[in-house]
Amino acid sequence: RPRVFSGIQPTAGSFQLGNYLGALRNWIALQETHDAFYCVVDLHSITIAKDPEELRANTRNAAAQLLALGIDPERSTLFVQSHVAEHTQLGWVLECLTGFGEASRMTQFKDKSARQDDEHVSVGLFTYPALMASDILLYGTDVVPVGEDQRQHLELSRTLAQRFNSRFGPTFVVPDAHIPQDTARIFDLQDPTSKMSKSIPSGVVEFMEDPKRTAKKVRSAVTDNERDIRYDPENKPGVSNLLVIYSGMTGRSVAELETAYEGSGYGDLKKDLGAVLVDFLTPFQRRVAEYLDDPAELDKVLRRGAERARAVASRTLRDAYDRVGFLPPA
Ligand code: AQP
Repeated sequence: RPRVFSGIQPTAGSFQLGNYLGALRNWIALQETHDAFYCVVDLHSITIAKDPEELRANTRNAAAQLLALGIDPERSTLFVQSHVAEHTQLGWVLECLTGFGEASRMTQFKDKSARQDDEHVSVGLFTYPALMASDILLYGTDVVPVGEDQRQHLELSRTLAQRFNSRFGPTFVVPDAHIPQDTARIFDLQDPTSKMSKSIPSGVVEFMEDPKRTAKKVRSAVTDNERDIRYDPENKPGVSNLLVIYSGMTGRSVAELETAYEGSGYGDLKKDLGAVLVDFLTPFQRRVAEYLDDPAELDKVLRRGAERARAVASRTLRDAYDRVGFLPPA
């Protein structure tokens, strides 16, 4: 079976709707056909300062949310990045293969660093894409399900795999991005021209928030002054975003929704989409609470996952270190 790898940050205690429609939905689907490695990337999370207690809680929260969404730890290897030291060990080698200019061109770094003053922008935020490449390349990954915002980082992972292979001999599989066609980029409900993101919390649907609040956020989503419900991202970004979300959550096509809502107002669309999200989030949150109720069991799942991950990662690292010319340790 081909191998799939992906990771998600344990940020702020809750996934958001963009994470789900852009990536996590595919994580779940790909378990059926692929040998899956899924990772809570806590090392990436500290590129921006985090409180230790919150980080610990949020890492468990993230794992519980993944299980509640349907990641099956029997079939898939679910683990925490910092439990597998090989990620940072290979990360260093890949940092040394990454050009300073190449890393400077990463748009996510430019965006995130622009929001803080220079003294607060960590070197880790800058080198993060090399660590991400390490995450992926350690597992001989064929496909990486991610949202559109990760395309450039994925491209760098491919470049680094090819560069290493041509300099030191064939070692890494060159991974392909698996980006959904329809829901690759979900936009903020209050500002439908920017990406929905937890870093700019205005119109973000958080999976752990009170579903009533979600319905309210959808009701007050920014639309436009017209009346017709039509997919036109250029001129009607707000309504188009709602249609894409609705379609992603229900499997009904955007065209089908346009027909169904012909003659209806924005209020009807928003009310119905709010109800769809409430019906999804209510049982989801109940399942998350059950997993969090038993942290010992949760930790056991993650420990087992880390053992399985380490078995694969350590072989790849040994091979890569040998090719680079490091002496074997013993
Ligand atoms: N708005 C989005 N639309 C589609 N996909 C998205 N992803 C994130 N936002 C959107 C995808 O979710 C996966 C996990 O992303 P991450 O670990 O980078 O999550 P994050 O960074 O903690 O979440 P945010 O809210 O996106 O924060 P910012 O913007 O601060 O980084 C990835 O596959 C990503 O593509």
